[in-house]
Amino acid sequence: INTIREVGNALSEGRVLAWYQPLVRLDTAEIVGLEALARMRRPDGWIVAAGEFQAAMGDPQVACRLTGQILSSVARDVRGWLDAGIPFQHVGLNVGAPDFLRGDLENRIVDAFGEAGTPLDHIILEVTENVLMDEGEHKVVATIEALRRRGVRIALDDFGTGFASLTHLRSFPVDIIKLDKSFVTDMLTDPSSLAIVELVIDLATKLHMRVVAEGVETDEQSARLLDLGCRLGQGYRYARPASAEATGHLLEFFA
Ligand code: G
Ligand code: G
Ligand code: NA
Ligand code: MN
Repeated sequence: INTIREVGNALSEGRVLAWYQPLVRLDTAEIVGLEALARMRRPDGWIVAAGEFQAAMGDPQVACRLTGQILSSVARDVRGWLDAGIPFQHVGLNVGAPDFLRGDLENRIVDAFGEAGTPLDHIILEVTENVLMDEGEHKVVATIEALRRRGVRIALDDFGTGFASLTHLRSFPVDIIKLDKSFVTDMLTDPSSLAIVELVIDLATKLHMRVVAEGVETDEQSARLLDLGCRLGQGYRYARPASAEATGHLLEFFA
């Protein structure tokens, strides 16, 4: 299949939408926020996860168009929850290097959420270390700082898998560290992974940043993370990504 074309068609036909995975308190399983995850609806109705069209996201134009549709999709869903009085705190948006290089990310976010009348302090921008390292580093920092002044918080995603992580923590205004799921997956069987988990939790604590463990799948992982001082997590142990509608019900009943 020609994935770029397939995703391009889906974008043109409005078949790209946001699903949501809850972020929870590891001790009580209480939902404290959401992460928006892109999904493509095939003409036959089948939902395709973002992981399956990552290759197409390598095309900067596709990536930026996808961000646009996710932005409006999320803005509409959030507005719906707020209007219905559903307890909603914040949503993480994944953005990539092309979004920053285009130079209008701040305006696009302000437009999408401003039109829906949603305050920007409900938004967390999730960026990977690799985005921070890109050639347009100054542009990235400027955009991040501008968005932060508007109340948007910044999460460093997949932390530990990128390059020069520690340098970035010093020079970028980061609020939240998302510990990559590979470390969580291996922490109970691999001493090196456990050491990295401990290190990242300590680091985040000392830098006064929140830390979120990704990919928490078992009670044992959850208990160990809590022991180590990590209070927030995300993963199949708690909830899988789900449609806006299903997420609305989840928020209503379990938040
Ligand atoms: O949801 P899934 O596990 O298939 O996600 C796979 C990858 O795709 C993850 O790395 C995730 O960060 C990325 N991804 C999911 N949604 C988006 C999105 O809206 N924009 C960008 N840029 N990446 C996304
Ligand atoms: O790169 P990013 O961290 O944004 O990727 C998030 C993706 O990880 C989500 O799209 C989701 O499908 C996937 N994911 C979320 N929780 C779990 C989990 O507990 N186990 C695994 N294997 N994948 C998960
Ligand atoms: Na993410
Ligand atoms: Mn991640």
